[in-house]
Amino acid sequence: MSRLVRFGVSLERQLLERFDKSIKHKGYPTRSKALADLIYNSLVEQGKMEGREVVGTISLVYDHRKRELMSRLTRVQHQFHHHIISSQHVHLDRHNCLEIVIARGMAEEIEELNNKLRAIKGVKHASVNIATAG
Ligand code: NI
Repeated sequence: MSRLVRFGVSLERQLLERFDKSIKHKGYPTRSKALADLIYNSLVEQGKMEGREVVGTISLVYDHRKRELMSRLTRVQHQFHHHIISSQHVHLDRHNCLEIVIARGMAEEIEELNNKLRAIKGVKHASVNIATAG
């Protein structure tokens, strides 16, 4: 058995409370066990898609007033213009926007695009859904 390692995690209180409620509901004895499962499942999912041609739907929520955010989003999307099939912008409320980017390519390329978009300062929420045609 491999050695256990302790590490610190900083989370928004609200998010942690929701996580605790969710894992209690699922019957996890500890946060560590729940987190280990989450990490493991995410790695398995990622591994399944590696080396395959996929289509990814990336959803981003952000406040358009954040300085430089819009131009950074555009710059990254132009870097990946060969992969991006479509994008849609929805004005959610006075300040928040939802942007949905649909891209096709190797799983690793879509992952890279997702990572670059998610890392842009001011992006509040990012999620990706990966699918294959086969
Ligand atoms: Ni907008």
